[in-house]
Amino acid sequence: MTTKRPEDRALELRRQIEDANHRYYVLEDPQLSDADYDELLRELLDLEDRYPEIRTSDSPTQRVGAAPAERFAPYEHHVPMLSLANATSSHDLRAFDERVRKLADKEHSYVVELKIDGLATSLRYRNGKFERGGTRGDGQVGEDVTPNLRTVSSIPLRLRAAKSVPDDIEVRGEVYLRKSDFEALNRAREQAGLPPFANPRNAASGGVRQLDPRLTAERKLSFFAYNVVMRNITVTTQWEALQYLKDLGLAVNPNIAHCKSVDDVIAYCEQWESKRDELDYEIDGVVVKVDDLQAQEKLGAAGRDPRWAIAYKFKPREARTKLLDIVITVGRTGTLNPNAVLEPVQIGGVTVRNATLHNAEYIRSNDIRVGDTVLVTRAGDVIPRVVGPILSERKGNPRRFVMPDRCPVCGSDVDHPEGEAMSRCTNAACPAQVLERVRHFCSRGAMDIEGIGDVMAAQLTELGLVREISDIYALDEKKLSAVPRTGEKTIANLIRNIESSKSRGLARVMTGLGIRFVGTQTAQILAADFGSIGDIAAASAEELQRCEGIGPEVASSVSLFFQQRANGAMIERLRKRGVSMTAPKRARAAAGKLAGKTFVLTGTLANLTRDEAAALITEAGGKVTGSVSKKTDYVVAGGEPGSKYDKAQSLGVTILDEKGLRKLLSS
Ligand code: 3BD
Repeated sequence: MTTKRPEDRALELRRQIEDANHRYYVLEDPQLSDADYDELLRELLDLEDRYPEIRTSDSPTQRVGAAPAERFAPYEHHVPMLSLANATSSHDLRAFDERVRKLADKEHSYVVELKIDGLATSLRYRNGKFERGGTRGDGQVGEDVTPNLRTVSSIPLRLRAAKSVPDDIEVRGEVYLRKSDFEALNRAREQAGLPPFANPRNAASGGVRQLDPRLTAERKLSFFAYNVVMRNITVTTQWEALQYLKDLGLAVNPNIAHCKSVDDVIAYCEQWESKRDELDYEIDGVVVKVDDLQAQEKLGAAGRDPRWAIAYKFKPREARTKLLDIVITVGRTGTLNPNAVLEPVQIGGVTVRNATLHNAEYIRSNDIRVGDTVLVTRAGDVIPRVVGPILSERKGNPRRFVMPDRCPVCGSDVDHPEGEAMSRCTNAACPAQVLERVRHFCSRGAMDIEGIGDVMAAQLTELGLVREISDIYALDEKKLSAVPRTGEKTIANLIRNIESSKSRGLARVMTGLGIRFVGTQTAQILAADFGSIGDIAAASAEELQRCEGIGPEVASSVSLFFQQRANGAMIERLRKRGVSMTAPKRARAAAGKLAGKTFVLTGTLANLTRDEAAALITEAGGKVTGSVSKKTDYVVAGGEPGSKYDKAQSLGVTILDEKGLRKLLSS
């Protein structure tokens, strides 16, 4: 096909592949399809196979390929890697600013950078070629991990340069793991029967230190550059240095800012402390640097800590505490959920007393035992989680946890199918399961029966007034008057609310039944495709799978649910008691007010959960998707919206608040 000399064609292919890598991993704006990229790479691999003499060490085919090392050679830093003093409050930041202003002769502005929670690393480029790289170590000597760093896609093997490439340059930055890559890695490990990593940092740090670079490659590490050391430096400020690093093709974190005053610095720190969960990587603080490089020199260092920079550390989200006990709660589908009872501990401003332990396998593989001092994390508003024991503090040989073989609530047999994470109580009438099912059925995302919340649901089930869902529609004044501390007015309200829930329609009934794997979205698909509960119940697993977005797991769960005679009888009672279980079929739904319109939700709305807002939109014929593109018609934004908001703004997509959405729905 090509008549070029192989070495010329190889050069051309390398350029194209490097360009594609840069666009994909550094600019995060790919322009080449995966298929086209693979095609280029295959051609180059083939060419280098046929003509091994044209292979170069900086060819993109050489990212993995080095043989496993016995141990790492020392990596000496020509210019030592410094430390950073910590600030933990705005008071500390002001003290830092005072000192800078006293020691430097004039006013100085600052550059603020997110403090990536990874592993500090130094890269050496000679004549534009990645030559070697090492970990920070003690700042003087680290470990030479060159073959491992070659596997990191956002580390260019060759620098790009508009004018000239520097002949000798050292780039410092942080190797880290994206949260999404971390989650995928842990899922794969769990499937392979390996213990999961506690956090992205540990996984990244272990990945850089693999003796076999192929294992490093599997971790999918990333890199952000934040500092450059070179002999004839051509830049005069940190801001320019970051720009220069970008021009050389290195990834620089985009969330950097220029601050004129310490007040701006403090505002930036506070803003990112509350927004950190929106990022796809962990940050543990902000690094504040005097912008002017001459001023940096003048300020110098106090020991290992530069006087011109400081790390503002966010409040920790991890804490150590004692695991007092492990208790089991029984979930809606009978799952036995192990929960940690902890000695109360403050994490990120909240007192934590309980944390999840997921399942028996999690407890076993992390070797967590009652009496241990454990590490607990709490990220954002998710449930706190026990990460693992601090083994050096274990006293004696505490007993291992054993999952009970009888349900702790009803005493029935527990089933633990091979290959499944959760143990389950086998008794569908288990009071704990009944309570959870009733609570779920009445919840806002399902039948939305106001007045039957946690407390009322517990009373109704404990008194035996509600033994299964359809009993809710047999409640009357007489039965409800048996509930303690419930007056006439409350009873009248309850009866009215139960009555009006009858007409919520099929999608909400399907959500409320709490069938495994069937959440709001799946329920809406099934309701719109089949139109009645009878038709869903009569469908085979194969027929169910024909719906868009319904996979084999969901289909078999739905089919299994309707095969149970008890469920069929319960649905029959719902029907007899007047609960509507039909829905307009998709064709008609598509004629709704929002037909053909695509929505994206971001941030927290004041009066609606995300599921509720999504339900309102789909009920009106609209579609809800996860990411903003040119095809998006509206972005509905609540408090603290994420990057989707910025993307919508840059694409010119109409942004609505909750009020705007409601107006659109009622227009
Ligand atoms: C980051 C020093 C200076 C160039 C010294 C000011 C201490 C870890 O995102 N800038 C950053 C980050 C780290 C930095 C500097 N800028 N030093 C920086 C850093 N945006 N994480 N660090 N480091 C890197 C360290 N590491 C291990 C043990 C002790 N100290």
